[in-house]
Amino acid sequence: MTTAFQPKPEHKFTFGLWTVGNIGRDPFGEPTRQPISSVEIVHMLADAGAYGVNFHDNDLVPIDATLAERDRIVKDFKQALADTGLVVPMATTNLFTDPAFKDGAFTSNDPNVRAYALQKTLQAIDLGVELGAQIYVFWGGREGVETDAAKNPLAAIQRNREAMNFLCEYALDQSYDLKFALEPKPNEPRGDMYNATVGHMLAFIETLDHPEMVGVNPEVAHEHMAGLNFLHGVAQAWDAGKLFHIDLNDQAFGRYDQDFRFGAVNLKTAFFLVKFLEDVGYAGSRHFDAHAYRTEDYEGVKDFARGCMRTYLILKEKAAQWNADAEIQALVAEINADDGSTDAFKGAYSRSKAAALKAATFDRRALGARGLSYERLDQLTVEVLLGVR
Ligand code: GCO
Ligand code: MN
Ligand code: MN
Repeated sequence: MTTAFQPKPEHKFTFGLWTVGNIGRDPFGEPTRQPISSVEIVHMLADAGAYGVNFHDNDLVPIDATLAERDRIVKDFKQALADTGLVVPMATTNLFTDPAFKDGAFTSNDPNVRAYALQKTLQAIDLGVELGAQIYVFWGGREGVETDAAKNPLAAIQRNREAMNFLCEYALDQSYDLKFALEPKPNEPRGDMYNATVGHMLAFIETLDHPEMVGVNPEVAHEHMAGLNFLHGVAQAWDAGKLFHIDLNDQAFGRYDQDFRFGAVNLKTAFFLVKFLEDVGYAGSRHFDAHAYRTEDYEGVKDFARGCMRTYLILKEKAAQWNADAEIQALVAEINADDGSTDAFKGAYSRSKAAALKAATFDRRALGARGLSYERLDQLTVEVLLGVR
């Protein structure tokens, strides 16, 4: 690979400890890679040009660690951060691996599990903040059901709300400089998960006591698993001022949760996503929540990490090229042309505007007959992506 498209800290590329640290286990097969220590991952990511590293509490500190072990691990990790200049922009809680959470955490039917999940999250928030995190992600991996006989969906929503309200108050009470980003997913590992999509999550957030400190963390693969257009969900989150974080990866529609390298499957989709984030000036982390193919060794994991960032940067350049392409921009201008003839009807409602609009005449046939040139525009986009323009 050439040295062009070299990632730099200002690009805000981050990876989770669990992403490059993924050992290649799947439901059918044992791990194909040796675990890499957190300290080693920090060095590997710094070497690859990343800006930051994120973690679940138990990626860093094992669930059964003693206080002394915790302190030693955190000290070593902080040293690795200091040695490399990597930062921790985001942290999160593992509320899905331990069997205690087999039927959910905040939405479990068992009040003891719910209380334990809250306790674990309070401690994990403290850990994240100690390491500098300003975004705290909530992915409800086990918040769902295999059968609706098991849980009342209304109770699940209410329990989830109660937990989020409690945690918001905790962060405020501690004067933490912290925002929450809720990450929707439709299924896997549960048969069906609550708050399945970005749209569900945005609506849920508005019902919280402190909606201003809660946004979303959309993930490419999750919306694709639901057969949805990811960009549209991201745009809606952005419009609502709720795009606090983003999980980049790739995923073929209709498949299991693949977590492929960013851009590995749907290049055009990835292109319009990057173009959107860059055009609107999204300033948060570009977090890659993906992992290397199970076939890869340590070098392959590095190739994976470099590939995610490199593809993003190439697509960023393609987006700039698209924005500067005279033929493309002429088409865009033509598509959005406005001769001013409807100015009198635009903007806020008034009784006289409505009356004027009702009295106006439109050439419906001409409107329907007009060609929109989207074929040409899309082909030009494809040619930008294929590198022939
Ligand atoms: C998944 C999720 C997770 C979360 C992570 C951080 O499909 O497993 O995407 O990777 O993003 O738990 O909250
Ligand atoms: Mn995921
Ligand atoms: Mn994710």
